[in-house]
Amino acid sequence: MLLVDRASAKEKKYPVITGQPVVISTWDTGIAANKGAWEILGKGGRALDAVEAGVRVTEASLNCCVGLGANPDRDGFVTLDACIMDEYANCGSVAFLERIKHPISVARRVMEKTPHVMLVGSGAQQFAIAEGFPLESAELSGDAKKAYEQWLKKSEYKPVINIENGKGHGPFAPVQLDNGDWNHDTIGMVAMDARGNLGGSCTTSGMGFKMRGRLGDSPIIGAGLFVDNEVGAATATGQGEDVIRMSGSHTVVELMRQGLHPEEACKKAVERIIKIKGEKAKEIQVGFIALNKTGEVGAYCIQPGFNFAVKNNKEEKLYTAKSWFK
Ligand code: SD4
Repeated sequence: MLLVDRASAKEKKYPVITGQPVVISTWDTGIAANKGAWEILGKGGRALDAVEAGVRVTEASLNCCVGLGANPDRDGFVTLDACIMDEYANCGSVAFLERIKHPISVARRVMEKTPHVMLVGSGAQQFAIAEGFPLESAELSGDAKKAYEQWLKKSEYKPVINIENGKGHGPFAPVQLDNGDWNHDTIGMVAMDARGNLGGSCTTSGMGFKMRGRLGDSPIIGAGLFVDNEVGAATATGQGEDVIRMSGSHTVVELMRQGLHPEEACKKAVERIIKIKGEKAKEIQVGFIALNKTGEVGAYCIQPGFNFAVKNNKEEKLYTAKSWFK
């Protein structure tokens, strides 16, 4: 068994095993998710199946920011966003979905069973139920309940900008939760299979304690995720609004099309956000990860602290992404 080598996060070079399967995903939760993906990739399976299976691991775990155990919006409801894309530019997405355990699989059903790309809210839930996904309890997980109660105590219950702006995670949520967890952990995953085909997935509960109805980048094809089987694939995490305004993941893929290494492409995309945001860039985090057709991987983020997990035939590692601010 390959060991996870956290010390390797300091290494400068990322692995390249040309023509071999590889999967990368955001944050340290990506290690377990990559294992799930590898069950498929390691047996010669399709990237699309792998990226669905991989992020289902995170959706099924108790996690501040992915799946039904995650933190709710400010009205106390967990609302989930996810999207998926395959090697043929087929894509599917669900947003503002409640009480369904695996939004990524519903997104895949949207892709495969409807002529549409996105379903949202009660319509997405209705479709999921019709497709046989169980309607789960609306009750918050124990951790989420505690976090929400805590948040309500400290925060004025305002639907728009809250008093936590000053803490540096923009107008939507605190940078760190009261239990010390970082308020992030959307999982974005991109993979290449043994045939050289690409796939990607992204799933999240969005920003903790967000306004009801708020969507970030994660369910939006081109923003939270983009796959072009001729070029590469990318996914994003962090403050979704700032990813949406520059079509983040699509931008990264287009930069790779111009010949940039995945890390360079992620860096250029981050620079675009920095240019747009100016001084305000100090207050936000956005991270991109990317994979190209030759199996090279890379990442870049605004603030230090973003890491991503890589798994291939040779290694299973967590790398720290380079950042704009040091
Ligand atoms: C969003 N991008 O809803 C997601 C949240 C996230 O780390 O990735 N947080 O905007």
